[in-house]
Amino acid sequence: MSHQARRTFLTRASALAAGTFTGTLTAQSAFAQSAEFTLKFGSNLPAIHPLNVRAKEAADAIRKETNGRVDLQVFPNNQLGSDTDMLSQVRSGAIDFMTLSGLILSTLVPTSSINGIGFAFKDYQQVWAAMDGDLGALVRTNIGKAGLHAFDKIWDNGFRQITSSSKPITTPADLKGFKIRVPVSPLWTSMFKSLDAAPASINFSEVYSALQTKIVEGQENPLAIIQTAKLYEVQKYCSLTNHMWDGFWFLANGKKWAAIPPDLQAVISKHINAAGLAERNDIRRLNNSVEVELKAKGMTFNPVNADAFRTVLKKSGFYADWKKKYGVEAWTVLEKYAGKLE
Ligand code: X2X
Repeated sequence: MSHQARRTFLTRASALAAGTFTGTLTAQSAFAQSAEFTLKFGSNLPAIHPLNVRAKEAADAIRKETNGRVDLQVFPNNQLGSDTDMLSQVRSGAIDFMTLSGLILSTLVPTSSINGIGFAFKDYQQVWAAMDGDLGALVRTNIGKAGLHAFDKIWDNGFRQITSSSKPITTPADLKGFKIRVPVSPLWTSMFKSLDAAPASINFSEVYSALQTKIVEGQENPLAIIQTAKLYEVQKYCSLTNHMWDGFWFLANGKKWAAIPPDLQAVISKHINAAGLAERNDIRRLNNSVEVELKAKGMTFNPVNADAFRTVLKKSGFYADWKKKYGVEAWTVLEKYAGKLE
């Protein structure tokens, strides 16, 4: 092995040992010098989650089609910080891109949590009609007004399920006083308070350890995350509540996006949106296969009667409250796809 080859090998080996080696590292380094635009993308999800797998594919396709002029670097797993940290970095321009749940983004863009209203969407047909239609367009316009650029296609997080280490959640009464982690977002806190639970706002970067040390008994996330983030190691029960649908907006710093020439913007948008659509398919496939795998890891599943939970929310005034917060106009757009909610 030549001196240079050995050095490269050692660098790669230590990157591997540190867990930072990624499939695109080779391509990233090869183009690092020649790239006109080196763009950092961060997400809160593990590298093996389809969102990061597809983002990496998009990065490779963008590098190729722009002949290395655009080098999109993918940083999964909160490597660049928690969602809260990354949102302030995207706003300041310290990083270029991130994926963020619309519910968390609502601390900056209030209407962006609207797709997470409890038990609003019944299935994916309703979700994609709304998010690729007028509801998504309304939210993207508001994101633009807040100085960020949102790509057209929202990526799938999924319908969310409640997990627990202490007991299965089968009826709304089981949630009484239940210590549950929720992401940092007023809608999440409001919804679980309305269900009489005891929600704690915690960034995803801290969820595994919060569950492991029993700061909280439970959390709620789609099956693909329960699997890829290994939450099954610290949770026993999974209640199939499907209590809300959550998606990730692929966001860019508005000024930095505007500074990219239109021809390169077009290539980036094309590949990011295509990757988002591919990721939606991955999640659909995972949803169909993952329950069996999680059962094999020791998790116990139970269905719930969603109407019982919805009735509690209705009685608590949850829907009426949020209708007031979003305003009749946005609420009417939501109901156009989800049906009457009050
Ligand atoms: O924080 C979560 O639970 C996650 C990963 O689902 C979101 O990004 C909303």
